[in-house]
Amino acid sequence: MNGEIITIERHILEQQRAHPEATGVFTNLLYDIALAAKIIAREVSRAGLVQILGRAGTVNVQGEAQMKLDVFANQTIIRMNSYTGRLAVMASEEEPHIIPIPEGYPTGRYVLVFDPLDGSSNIDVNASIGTIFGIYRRKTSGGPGTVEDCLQPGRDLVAAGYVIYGSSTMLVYTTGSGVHGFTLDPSVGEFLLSHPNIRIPTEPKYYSANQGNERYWSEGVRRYTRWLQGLDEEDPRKPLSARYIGSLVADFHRNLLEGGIFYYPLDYKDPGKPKGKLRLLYEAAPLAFIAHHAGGYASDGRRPILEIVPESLHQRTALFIGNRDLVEKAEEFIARYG
Ligand code: P6P
Repeated sequence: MNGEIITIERHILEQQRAHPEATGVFTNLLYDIALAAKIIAREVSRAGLVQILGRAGTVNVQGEAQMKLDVFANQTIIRMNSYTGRLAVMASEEEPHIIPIPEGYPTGRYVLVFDPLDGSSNIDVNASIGTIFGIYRRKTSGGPGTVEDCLQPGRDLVAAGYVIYGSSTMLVYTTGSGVHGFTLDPSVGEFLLSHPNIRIPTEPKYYSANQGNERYWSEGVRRYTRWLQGLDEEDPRKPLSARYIGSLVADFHRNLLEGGIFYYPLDYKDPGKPKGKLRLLYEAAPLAFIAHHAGGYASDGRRPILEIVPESLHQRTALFIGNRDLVEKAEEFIARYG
């Protein structure tokens, strides 16, 4: 028995009806992002066929070699959103500075921050990769948007979502009224509602971390990992299964649907200068917003991700995200053992 067929466009419209003050600009902005996702999905699925794998010969602000798909995804999202008059400014993982609206085009009242293609090192091995985005209202009153418009804490997001390019392409988003998943039917080019009202299952199944880095983790995180594995004699628990892809969106998506925790803790390779790997603005904060609206929680190990006010566009952070009780337990271990 097939259920009702709801496209993402129809779903967004229905969400808008719940906000009478909505003018449709926000709704159209979400349409634009869904369209960009379809275009990127087509290129990702063709990557192996049209030989666009391999390096674009450029590096991004992170100093990482840019894959051609990175560049394509970044340009697609920027072009899709530069001329519509819906945005005041954008920020991308692939761009060192803010992306202004081109001269002569109107600015709008929203701000888009995004990681156009996260996990791109997995492209060559055909592992799932993803796009992550967050939408804010601009803070400045008019004219070209500024970096201040971008440096907002996750608690002020008006929408966040991700696209996972895997065995199928899914777009998951929230505007604060539930988390909803759509699966792309490539034969008609439509995202169809497949996962309404996603809630993180109470009973977690997995933990996801790169244990190859354990020697650089703090004592608290190492003890926490033993606890997840049921090896903590003081506080034995049913061991969780380890699942790690090394692609943030794929690891997050599995734990969102199945229950679990993903963590990328601070790296103490230089004991005096612990550092995070993941980016706060366009990776951790949008996913934290989604986790929150699915009944989960996200922390940097000491405080809620949603409360952190970014000081720079590409600021990095530690990230613990998933079932609230598992994330809070990590905070307890870190508070107790460092
Ligand atoms: P590691 C991919 O490069 C990424 O930014 C995230 O998608 C992923 O979670 C993380 O890095 C993986 O890092 O050090 O385990 O390879």
